[in-house]
Amino acid sequence: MLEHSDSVKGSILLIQAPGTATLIKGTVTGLTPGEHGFHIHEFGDMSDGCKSMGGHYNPDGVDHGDINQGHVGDLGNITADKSGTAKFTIEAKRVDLIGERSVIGRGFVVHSDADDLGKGGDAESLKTGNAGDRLACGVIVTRSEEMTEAHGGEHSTTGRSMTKGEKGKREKIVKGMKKDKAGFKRYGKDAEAVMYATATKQAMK
Ligand SMILES: [Cu+2]
Ligand SMILES: [Zn+2]
Repeated sequence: MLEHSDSVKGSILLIQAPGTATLIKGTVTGLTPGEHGFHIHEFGDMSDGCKSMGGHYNPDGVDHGDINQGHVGDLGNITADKSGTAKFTIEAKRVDLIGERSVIGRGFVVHSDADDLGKGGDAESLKTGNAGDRLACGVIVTRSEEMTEAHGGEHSTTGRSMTKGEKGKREKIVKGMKKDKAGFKRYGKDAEAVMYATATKQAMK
């Protein structure tokens, strides 16, 4: 979940099966239309807002680049539409959730400007891509399966979308769950999302 901004909000889900690329799926709202630099920074430290997250995650000590080369944390740009919403799925071959290079505990930063991918021709380009201010940030954490599905939707569970029949089935299941709200109380404001995630799983069986 992105924090430290009143206007820029978002949630980002990372998925990796052993030996495959990490999928980074997210939606960020409240942006200015156009490209915004998007990186994994070294520290999951928000003690001083997004400032304390350090530089781009760079275990190889190389110059800034793009999704294929440069810092491991270089994810290029996300693009916001006219309404300021960026929806994206990034296949990040160099980002790991498993092993000694795991990015769990590190942080995402969304920037004010476009990342020039190291091609800006100045020193800053090779360091930060001239992506400008840090608009919002969030620590990469592990979550329970229910929460992961709540944020990832049906695709993260089965790799396919729901059929019409399954959607109807899900609605019925959620209706039943709402009668028994007590069981979901511990999820607080996420209760509804967790109900949907659980019901999605049941409906798609
Ligand atoms: Cu950054
Ligand atoms: Zn970088």
